[in-house]
Amino acid sequence: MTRPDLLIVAPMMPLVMETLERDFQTHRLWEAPDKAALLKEVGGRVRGVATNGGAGLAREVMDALGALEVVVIYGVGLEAVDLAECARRGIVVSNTPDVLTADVADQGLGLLLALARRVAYGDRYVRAGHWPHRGEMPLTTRLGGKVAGILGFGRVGQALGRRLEALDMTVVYSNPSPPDGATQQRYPDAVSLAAASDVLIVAAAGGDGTRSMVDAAVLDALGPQGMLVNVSRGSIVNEADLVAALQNGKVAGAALDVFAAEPQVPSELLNMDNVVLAPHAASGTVETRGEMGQLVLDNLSQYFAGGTLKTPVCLPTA
Ligand code: 8YV
Repeated sequence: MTRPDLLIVAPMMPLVMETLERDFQTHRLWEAPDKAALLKEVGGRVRGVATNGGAGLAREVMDALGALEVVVIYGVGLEAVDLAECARRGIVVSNTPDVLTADVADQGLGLLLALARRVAYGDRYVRAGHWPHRGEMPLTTRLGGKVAGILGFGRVGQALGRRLEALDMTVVYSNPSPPDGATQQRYPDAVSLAAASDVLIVAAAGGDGTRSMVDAAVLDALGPQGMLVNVSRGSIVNEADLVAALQNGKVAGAALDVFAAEPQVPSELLNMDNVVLAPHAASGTVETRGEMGQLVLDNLSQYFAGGTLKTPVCLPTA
């Protein structure tokens, strides 16, 4: 049986790559020295695309794939794939929901603790040999009793909320509509949420609807004692506004797993002691990446065996 042609847009963990290589005629877009030439050569016979949440599927790549039937995303974020256009072309799409929720929430909790209790700063302080000379490091901030405002109260936001409530924080949120069973106070927008919060945690979906939602006005509302955490998409935070707010003491600090132009990080942040940085690693546990990878493989094999997906994305009607 001939193996279907699969375009891989971005690398996945080795075990997944091995299985893809075995079961498909794979084409590695990210490694191609001349992407246009690769697409010209194989585009007409590619039936499937495997990509991740950040890379998605650029329009010009989709346009080069006249026989495309299925896009599988190694990630939960959908904003980098044009779902409406896929629906119009009859292309089905899957992602990897649920399996990463707990680990992303854990990373949000870890980043918040690292920021408020200055864990990474303390580590640098000890390693630099400051302790014997300077004595105690500066005091930090308790989280219990404070208000955590969660921007985007979907699966990850709610999982993070449960963790923060276990720390005796009060959780409030902003979301287009209240999720089933949510009892926490809901705010209509990011500014009012930030004004009510000691900590603002970004857990919303990316895309045009949330681009630059956390801007100077939101950071002003968060205030000079306020802390910002982002575990969803860098595009949601206006990074120039954040850098300015940190430089001018308008917010107390930030802990960021995601950035607008990954893997580039605004250079100003690199020397700030009140900033904690992570390289988009929230779903990056062996367990979660393994489950995400398995879902990618399951979706592809199910599709090519019978035309259905295990975790289909609900496409908007064309
Ligand atoms: C992944 C993500 O790191 O799920 C998403 O949308 O951004 C992350 O879980 C990414 O998709 C894998 O590279």
